[in-house]
Amino acid sequence: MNPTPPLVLVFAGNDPSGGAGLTADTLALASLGCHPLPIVTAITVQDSAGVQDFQPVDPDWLEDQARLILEDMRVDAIKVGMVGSIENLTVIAEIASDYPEIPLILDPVLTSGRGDEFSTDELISAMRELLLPHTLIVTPNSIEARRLGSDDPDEQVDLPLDAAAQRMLDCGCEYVLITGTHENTPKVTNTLFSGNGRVRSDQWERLPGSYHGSGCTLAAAIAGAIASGVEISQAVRDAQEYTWQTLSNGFRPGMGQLIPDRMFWARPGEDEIAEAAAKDDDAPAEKA
Ligand code: PXL
Repeated sequence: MNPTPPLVLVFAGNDPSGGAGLTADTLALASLGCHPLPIVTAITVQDSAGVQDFQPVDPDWLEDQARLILEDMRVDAIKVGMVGSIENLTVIAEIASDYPEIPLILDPVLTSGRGDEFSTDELISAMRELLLPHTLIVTPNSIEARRLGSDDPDEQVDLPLDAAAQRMLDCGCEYVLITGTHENTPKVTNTLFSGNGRVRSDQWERLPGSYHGSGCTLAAAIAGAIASGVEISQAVRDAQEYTWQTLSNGFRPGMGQLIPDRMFWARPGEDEIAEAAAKDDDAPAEKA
């Protein structure tokens, strides 16, 4: 029997552009040698430019999808992205509390990244109270970190990221990785915090262009590394490295944002394309 790859249960929404959500997570996990177990939380109507609408799945259906798999397979990590509704968040939190030994990676998808709202104040409170206590690592961008760190919009504006991280840790999660893409800095700085303060800070060249699904890619890559047994600080480092490569290989399939190429290594490189073109030129012309 062939060995089973690391198994990652993914709670996420479907994005028909393939840029974010379940497809993003599935591609990133497969690319890193894991097998994804996709649990649909919501369906969205969107293209590469923006979200038109979304609808959460029925919470009983969400629960049935996940519990049947969890009873059948030994799951190595759980990754949570868009949850779709408070009812769905509650189901996921209950499942997490029934499987405390499975590390949970939470990407708190509050908006689409292009600003389309996926959350309400109530959903954010429920995330703090119900899901963060079961979370190994939460991966907000700086905007999500400030919203999770404070209810008060005035306070959110100037809330230092260390303080926002501390508030999330106070809710019961073990690690917080805040990404700095939305900060006005020349390089992108991503910082990992634990109860002992800053664990690591990594800086990355800021790439031009606007990407759809970079947060999903990063959190899925962390989940994949953790499911594979990599220690957390190294998992965070490796996942950033992988994500940066997917971004620098990004492509633009439609009229909107770029999509990170999670399978960049599987495409022919420029050299191979040039070689193939040269071979074509050498080939004898076909007779008419
Ligand atoms: O990138 C965040 C995200 C996550 N999940 C789904 C999405 C989006 C952004 O649009 O559609 C399903």
